[in-house]
Amino acid sequence: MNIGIVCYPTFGGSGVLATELGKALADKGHNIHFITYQQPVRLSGFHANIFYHEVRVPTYPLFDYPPYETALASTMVDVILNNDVELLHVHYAIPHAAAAYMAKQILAKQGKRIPVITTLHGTDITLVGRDKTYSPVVTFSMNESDVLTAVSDNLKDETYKNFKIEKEIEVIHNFVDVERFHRQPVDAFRKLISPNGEKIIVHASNFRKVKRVEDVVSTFLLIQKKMPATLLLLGDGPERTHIEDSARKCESHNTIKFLGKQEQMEDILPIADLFLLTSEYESFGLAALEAMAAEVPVISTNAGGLPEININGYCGFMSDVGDVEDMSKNALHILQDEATLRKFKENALAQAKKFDIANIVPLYEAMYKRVI
Ligand code: GMT
Repeated sequence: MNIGIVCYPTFGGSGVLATELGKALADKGHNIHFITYQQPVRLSGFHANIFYHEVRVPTYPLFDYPPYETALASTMVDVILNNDVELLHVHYAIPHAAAAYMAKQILAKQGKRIPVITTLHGTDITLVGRDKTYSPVVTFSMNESDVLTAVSDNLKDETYKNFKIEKEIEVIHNFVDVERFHRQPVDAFRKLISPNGEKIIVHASNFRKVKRVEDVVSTFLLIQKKMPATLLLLGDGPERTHIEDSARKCESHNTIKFLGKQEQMEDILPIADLFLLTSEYESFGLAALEAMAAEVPVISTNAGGLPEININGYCGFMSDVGDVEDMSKNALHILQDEATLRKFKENALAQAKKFDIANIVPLYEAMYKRVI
């Protein structure tokens, strides 16, 4: 099939998922056309049947706000017509679903039918999309998509609760390539981070308010009162400066390391003993799933779709949002006993395997065949 994939090219979960999906489909022989404003971060290396079409947004002194959506819809039309694209799969509703609707209408006038699949990822519904500035357009374009999917049951419920949706939302959970993440930890790297065998705790996110990264640091400091540990914070975003400032004021500040944006998560995660995700909301929590695939247990909140991937007392623990005492207690339960840690690691891997790429990508393929 010739498939157009529209996504954000950045480190956010929706862009990561869309890129990994495109790469997996290309490996299966489909031609994949990525349409976005920058090369997606996870799209490195050469793939014979992957094409990247950059959306250029020409500026003009009149434009205080360059019209990205118009440029995107026009690029979609051009790519579809010139590459026999048979369907558009857009990730994250804003503004991709509306631009896809526009492209679909333009093509219909030229006698070409192009089905549109919109995959909802989280903040497009729970934060941004609900705002009345966007809501009418988001609602309309979701209803106009040929197929609407959500990455968790929770996100499906949230969408029905917050928008007037007139169609079925299909749930296709996010996935991970377990083989890629399940690697032997590099001993030398581990020694560098924890020279005296301190436990390594990792958090990865875009450092937005919704992630409550300050709770990650508080949980870590409580853990550290009971046992030696090091915290690695991966990613970057609006809250980083302020969190880095307050971390510097802690007595044990040299055990908290900010590594910034990292493309090769599969190199770092395997050295971790525990992954912390303290978000106020996660539609799914792809970062936690990638950690599990690297055999790392997860201490998370019980918000949104997290209970669909993290199983309490099996591959990690969940606590109420903000309950850092409980999160640290659960973390210590796992970390203080080697046999318990081993069991939770094994279980994390087993749980990740349920969401392996090999199980989920065929669900999208079947959906594509159906809509074409
Ligand atoms: O986590 C973010 O803020 C980024 C955001 C995105 O759309 O890029 O992530 C959302 O989509 C991911 C992939 O489906 C999910 O795993 C994340 O849980 C979801 N984030 C939120 O719901 C806050």
